[in-house]
Amino acid sequence: QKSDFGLIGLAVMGQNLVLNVESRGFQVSVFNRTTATTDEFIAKHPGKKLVGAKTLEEFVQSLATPRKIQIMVKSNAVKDSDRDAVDAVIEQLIPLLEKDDIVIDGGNSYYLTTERRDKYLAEKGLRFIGAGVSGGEEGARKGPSIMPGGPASTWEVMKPIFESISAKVDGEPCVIHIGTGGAGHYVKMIHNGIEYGDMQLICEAYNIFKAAGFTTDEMAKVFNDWNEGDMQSYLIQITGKALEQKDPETGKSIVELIVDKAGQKGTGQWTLLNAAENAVVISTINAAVEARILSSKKKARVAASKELTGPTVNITTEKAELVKKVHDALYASKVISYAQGLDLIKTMGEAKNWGLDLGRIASIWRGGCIIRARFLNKITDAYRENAELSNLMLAPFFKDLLSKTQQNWREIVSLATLNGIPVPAFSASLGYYDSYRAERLPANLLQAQRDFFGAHTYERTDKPEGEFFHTEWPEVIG
Ligand code: 2AM
Repeated sequence: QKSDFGLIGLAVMGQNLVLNVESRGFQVSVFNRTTATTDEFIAKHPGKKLVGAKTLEEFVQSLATPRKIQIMVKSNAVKDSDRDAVDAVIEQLIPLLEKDDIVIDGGNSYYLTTERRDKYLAEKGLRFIGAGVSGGEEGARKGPSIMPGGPASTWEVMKPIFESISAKVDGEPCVIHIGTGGAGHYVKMIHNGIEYGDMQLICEAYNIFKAAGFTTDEMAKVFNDWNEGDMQSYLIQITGKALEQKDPETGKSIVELIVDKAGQKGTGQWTLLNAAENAVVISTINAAVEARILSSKKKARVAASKELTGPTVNITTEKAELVKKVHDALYASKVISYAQGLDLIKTMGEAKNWGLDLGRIASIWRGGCIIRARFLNKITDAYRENAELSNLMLAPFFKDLLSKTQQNWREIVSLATLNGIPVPAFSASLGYYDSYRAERLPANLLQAQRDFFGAHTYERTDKPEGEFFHTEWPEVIG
């Protein structure tokens, strides 16, 4: 009997995906460059509907047509001009495949790379799906959130497998056809940017509590409590659990023993670059990416901490009150981060004609993935009510939420600032909110400056739009 699905690349994510697919009743063939890994994997799972292939030929021949082959190999490419392991595997597969076979890249490929592969394989009569898969190792095994991009007709073929292996929320699978071409990997990239934002915002909340003298156990309790409320999310949940964790040797909090240098794999930076290219403001996500960058410059920070002065921390707010205020600052900032991320998705979706459904995209992030959260339901509702929503902040629920939380949000940004506690993501979010809602920004002066030194001209408030003026500014000497 031929297999329903094939997977190449038996690292942990690949293995877990295979076990997930198999557990839903499909027979799965596997191939790994290093055969010993395949043999070990097969030996470890006796009685399962698995076929371990020693050669790529054997692997391809073991699959029912049209073949469905998912590639899960390590990709180190940063720029699309780089050829990586996924390209190498595709090249090896091409001569072995037949018309209409489907190749799926389930890694974190750059969306333009996905578009190149999509075009390349289409020219050869093959079908390609670039699918973002989120949820880490556990998600891969139990049900990830899947963001597949490619032709709708190819999605239809893959739908039964993808829907059965994905996470489910309220009975709905956390996978939809995102759009054509690189849409799936693009949306996964923004998902990762949003993930960076969520994580940084949580870290800023923690930093304020720490400065206010909370113990890690007190902080763990705050996050555990929040996980029972409107801010319920996987990241809040693991934060509470992480803060509870003690080092078995010293009995100290593990979190406090960890060096404060953050790593990153680059999807956050891709998001930042893409936003700049599209002239979309994602200041919260930018702040999060940049916070990781500054954290990694530990040596420079330690040196500067002895040179650059700041205020003495003096937080007198009562603990319960501080918790409530930080809650509101975090929630409001999170809304801003999603508003910005979705604005970027919307902008690119329109430019690329992907026909994206922002509400459904938010709905597949409710389960399986790292940013899974209760409040995503509210985003889905907002777009269901108004698919043309220009910015998430303007949906009735979020408008109201921002209005109710903003006093505390402002107080927390002020408190942190006065105490010299860095809150780049909290304050970037607030700056976005106040700029976006400003009927008049100081850009009139900016236009004057531009006209002054470069004769760039300006429009006037008392003249029709589209009419441009220039002033003969005085000459500046020196
Ligand atoms: P390996 O076990 O033979 O190293 C994560 O590194 C996964 O990607 C592993 O399964 C690894 O196979 C696979 N991988 C990395 N580079 C590859 C390449 N150029 N060709 C095929 N598989 C590759």
